[in-house]
Amino acid sequence: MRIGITCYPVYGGSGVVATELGKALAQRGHEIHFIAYSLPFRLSPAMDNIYFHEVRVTQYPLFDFPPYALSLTSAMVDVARYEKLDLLHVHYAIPHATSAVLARTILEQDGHRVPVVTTLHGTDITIVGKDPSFAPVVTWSINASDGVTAVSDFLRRETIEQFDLHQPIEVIPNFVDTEAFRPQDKTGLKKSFCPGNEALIMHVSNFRRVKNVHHAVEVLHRLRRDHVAARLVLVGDGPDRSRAEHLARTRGVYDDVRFLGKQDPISELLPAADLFLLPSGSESFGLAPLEAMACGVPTVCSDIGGLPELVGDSGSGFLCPLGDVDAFAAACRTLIADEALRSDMAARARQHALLNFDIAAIVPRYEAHYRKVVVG
Ligand code: GMT
Repeated sequence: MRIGITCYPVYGGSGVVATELGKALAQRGHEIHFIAYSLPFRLSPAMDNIYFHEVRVTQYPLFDFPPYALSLTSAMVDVARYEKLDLLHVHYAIPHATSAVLARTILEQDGHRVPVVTTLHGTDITIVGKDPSFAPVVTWSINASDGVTAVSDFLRRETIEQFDLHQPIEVIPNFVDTEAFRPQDKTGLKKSFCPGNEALIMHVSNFRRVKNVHHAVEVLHRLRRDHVAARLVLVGDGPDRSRAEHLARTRGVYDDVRFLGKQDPISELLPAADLFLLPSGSESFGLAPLEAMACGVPTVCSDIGGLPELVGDSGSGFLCPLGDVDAFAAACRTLIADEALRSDMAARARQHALLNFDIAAIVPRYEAHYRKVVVG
């Protein structure tokens, strides 16, 4: 098939899922056209069957707010026309689903049918989408899509609860490339982060408010206060970084925290961790902890959203009540103190990722979804 994929190309889970899916589909013989305002960060342009089309947003003195959604629509129409696309698959409803449905309507005038698949990822529903300033257009765009998928059952339920929908939603969970994300001996890297052989706690996110990065710093503060030898490595960047830095200084743990900024590939960092910490306030799936699990790293996450579905009863990590920093610290302390438990959970984490979220098993589910939509 010839498939157009649109996503946010920046550091974030929905862009990663879209990019990894496109790469996997290209390897399976599909022709993939990424349509985005910049090259998705995990995409190398020199790959067989992969093309990148940049959306140029027109600036004009009258436009205080240049209409990105319309530029995207025009790009989708052009790419679909000239590359003879069979399908548009958009990741994150706002404004991608709206642009795609509009593009489909324009293309219908030429007798060219290009069905739209929308994948819901998280805050496009749980935070931004349900805001009254977006809700009517999100409802319309989901209902007007030809196929809709959500990355967890939690997100599917939330969507049905929040919006007046007549469109069925198929749950296709996120996935991980278990060959790239695998346990590896990272003794040297670990030593550079933890020269005194402290436990290495890792967090990866885009440092948005919803990630509660400051709670990770609070957890480290409690551990250090209780004389637990641990260090925190924070990977990523975003709006809450300075808040976390400030807190680390005021709590006196700045020297035990490393801010690495945006890093790629993460698969070379994660295996160095003893545990992965994600104290998020909202998380429809939790791609970062899945990637950690695949690397054989036990997780300590908030008991919210899609995280219980991800961790399940796999015995690969702890789920803690949202915002209960003491409970997070206690779970980390248990894992750090008990090496046997840690390695048991590490093995279970890897196994769980292999059995339930391997890219090789999940990508065909998208292909099956596409086939249904294209047949109509
Ligand atoms: O919805 C978002 O906040 C954006 C999105 C992203 O691009 O980072 O994150 C969501 O999609 C990821 C991939 O499906 C999920 O793993 C994240 O859990 C989800 N984030 C939230 O729900 C906060």
